[in-house]
Amino acid sequence: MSDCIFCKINSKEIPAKIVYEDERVLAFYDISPAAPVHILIIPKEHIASIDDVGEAHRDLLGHIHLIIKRIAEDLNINRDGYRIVNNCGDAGGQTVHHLHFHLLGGRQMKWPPG
Ligand code: DGP
Repeated sequence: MSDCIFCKINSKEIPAKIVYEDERVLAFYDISPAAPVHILIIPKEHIASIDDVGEAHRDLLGHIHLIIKRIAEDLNINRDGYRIVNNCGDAGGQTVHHLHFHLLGGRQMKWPPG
């Protein structure tokens, strides 16, 4: 999508600090970190939100979660624990309408989230 920030990061029109990339997935540091480690993991394919995924995305979603686990290990946040967040839609707090998962670590998380 031409006006999507994350599509522009994927195409390298907008710079980002990339931590992982393959043919289906891109992961980069969040511009506004909410934890000492805050990574965004996106599918390269433009999917607006988790509400827009279907059967065809089953393998992609599994792949994304295995990549999240690998990044958590690479960044050494797996030992103490970490949080994976997906915000869906306006009431869910989603501000960028390209499916993404937040990987947060390096501090004690609280519950419930705001
Ligand atoms: P959400 O609220 O779940 O849609 O999260 C969107 C996140 O995207 C938010 O934590 C800030 C981050 N973000 C927005 N614009 C940019 C950008 O241009 N670069 C990077 N690296 N992150 C961005």
